[in-house]
Amino acid sequence: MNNIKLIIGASGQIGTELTLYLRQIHGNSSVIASDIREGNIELMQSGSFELLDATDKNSIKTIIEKYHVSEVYLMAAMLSVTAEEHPKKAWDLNMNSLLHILELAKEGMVKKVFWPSSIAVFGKSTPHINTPQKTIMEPTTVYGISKLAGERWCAYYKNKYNVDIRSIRYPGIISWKTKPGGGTTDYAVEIYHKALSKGSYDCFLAKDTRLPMMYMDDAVAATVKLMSADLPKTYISYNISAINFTPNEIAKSIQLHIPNFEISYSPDFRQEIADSWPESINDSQAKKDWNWKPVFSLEKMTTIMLESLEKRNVKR
Ligand code: AKB
Repeated sequence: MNNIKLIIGASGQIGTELTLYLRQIHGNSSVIASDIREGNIELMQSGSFELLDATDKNSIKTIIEKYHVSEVYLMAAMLSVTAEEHPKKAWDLNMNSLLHILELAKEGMVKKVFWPSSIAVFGKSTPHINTPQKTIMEPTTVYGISKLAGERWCAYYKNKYNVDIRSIRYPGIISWKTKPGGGTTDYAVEIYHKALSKGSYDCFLAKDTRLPMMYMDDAVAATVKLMSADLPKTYISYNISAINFTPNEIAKSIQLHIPNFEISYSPDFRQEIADSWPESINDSQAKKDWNWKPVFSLEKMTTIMLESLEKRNVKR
């Protein structure tokens, strides 16, 4: 029997590319996509898709039974900005979906689970530069609180019931296939779209706001690598790091390709969220435990983003 994988939240930014990559490696029939809404054509046409509300435990169970799923990647979540607008809804989605999967894993319905955490678990009192794996964690956003609580639930199920649950604290993820939605780091994707369509961008964060970021291919590679690694017995939600930059620096990297590109700054409520997060991340634990290594620099990422978006007919 094949090792069947179920992606919950497969139509989202990371879910889309993770699903496509896993289908490439393991074959289309081994990777089931599911989401509350349909995804892009490539996702929908490359394998099975199920409409699924991640808060509905019975429906998750039905799909797991139908396809004999053994691994679940729970990518459905409400991100930092949307969660501030809908705190209760965000808590319900982010927590209940995780608890359902942990329970199903505890019951032996699935063997292995991936659940993404985020740099949002850190807060103002955390050291912001080279943020350690283990440090003060006092998140001030609903999203960050849900991710920190999620990490503790994962540790609990791992310790108490030996559930094989694996996690990464993703930084801001930059990609061109599917747009992100509702995140504070989304500006770093929007800026490429606007650079090509308008030649200018009004950024909702201030010029020198430095945040940890990563190109999608590195994030997907990290996820796949973590899932096949031989890990220490205790649960760790791993810090991973690739690049960090400010709006000013990403604008400069775009200007190397589009010299007339202009950026302006109108920081709004999202500035406070960004200010509470680290500027850079120490990922020595991930390097040591599963040999994590990023590939994409800011320059390389900018070249790929602009070329790929342009090919998709976004006019300059
Ligand atoms: C967000 O901005 O909310 C996310 C994240 C850093 O987890 N991209």
